[in-house]
Amino acid sequence: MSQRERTFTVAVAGATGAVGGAMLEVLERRNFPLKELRLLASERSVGKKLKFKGLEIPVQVLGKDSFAGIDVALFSAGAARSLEFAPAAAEAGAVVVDNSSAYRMDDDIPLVVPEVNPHAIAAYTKRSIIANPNCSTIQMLVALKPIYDQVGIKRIVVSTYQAVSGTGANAIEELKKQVHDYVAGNPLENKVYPHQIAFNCLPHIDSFLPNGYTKEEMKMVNETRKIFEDSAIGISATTVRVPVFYGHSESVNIETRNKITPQEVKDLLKDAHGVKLVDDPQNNQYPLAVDGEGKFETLVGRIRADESIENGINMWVVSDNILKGAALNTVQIAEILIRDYL
Ligand code: NAP
Ligand code: 3JN
Repeated sequence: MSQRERTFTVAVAGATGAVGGAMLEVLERRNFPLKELRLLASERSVGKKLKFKGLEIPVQVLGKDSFAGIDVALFSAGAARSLEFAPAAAEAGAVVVDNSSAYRMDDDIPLVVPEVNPHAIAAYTKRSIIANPNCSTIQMLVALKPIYDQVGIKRIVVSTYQAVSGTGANAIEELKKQVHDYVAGNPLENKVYPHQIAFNCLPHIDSFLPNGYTKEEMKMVNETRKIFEDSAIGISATTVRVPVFYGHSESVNIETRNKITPQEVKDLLKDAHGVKLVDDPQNNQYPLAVDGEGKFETLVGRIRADESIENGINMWVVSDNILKGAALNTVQIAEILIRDYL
């Protein structure tokens, strides 16, 4: 049978969640060659059916015995569930692509952005688990990879402006309700975030570490070094939650090893895989979170020289955090896996 005719049995663990739902959307939009789709979630979801290509597929309870006959298992049910169930899936013969932070920094687990280090997938054989990076890391590296290859990057200084959808459905509801209450003159309630998120910016994503950074900030540092296979690269990250529903934005400053002009960066990114250059400031064209929503590409613009250093470039990078930041990147990894390895 030719490669093109092969189909695969896929499980989605966390199928009822924000990321799991987006995985179904991406599998459908990209016409992933499916033989069977198995949808897994908690006992709370038993009885639910999810739509896929016009069919209604019942949700089953995620358990260690859920993976018989599965070729590829896409996990987005949180790190605790990945730690508990991904080894069982691997043991049953599936290759796991995991969206959580559970395995990202394990030496024997590949951490993959398909536009950046697809070759790393080959090491999946060690544990049959491949990790998907954090959303903020993914979009930054999609934009930086062509520059890294051309002139080298010594140091990155990044500040993020992250949408509430990164925290999940409850956070989306919290922002909506706070906006409504603010306009109505009612007192604002916060349960998901430690402070009001409507009309505010919180320099706090995930928990604080003893070094004063948050886990989200250190994910960007450590994951970038692993994906670029460059333990010497300097990275300084500040991650901020902003009152945006979908689409993370990032201000990215880099110091390159060799000189590159803003025009040369634009020329590189114009043709880069997974990138859409949106950079015509005279006509008010630059990447916007609202334009990134629903798109597969990472939008890059505001490319200019950092005039305070010899070899510096500034840029603004936007991507749909639920798609390229999570579901799409996972499905892209699965696509390479079935095309080149299974
Ligand atoms: P969510 O909307 O809260 O969905 C969570 C999913 O996990 C639901 O399907 C839920 O099922 C399932 N689940 C929770 N507890 C379970 C259990 N005990 N057994 C089986 N299933 C269980 O969260 P989300 O926003 O989709 O995020 C899910 C995970 O994806 C996150 O925890 C994170 O690890 C990862 N993520 C990664 C990125 C990234 O940057 N790459 C971004 C966002 C999220 P029920 O509906 O039945 O409760
Ligand atoms: O906050 C965001 O914008 C991204 C959130 C990612 C996230 C949320 C809950 C748990 C992660 C992640 O992927 O790093 C995790 C986790 O698995 O640690």
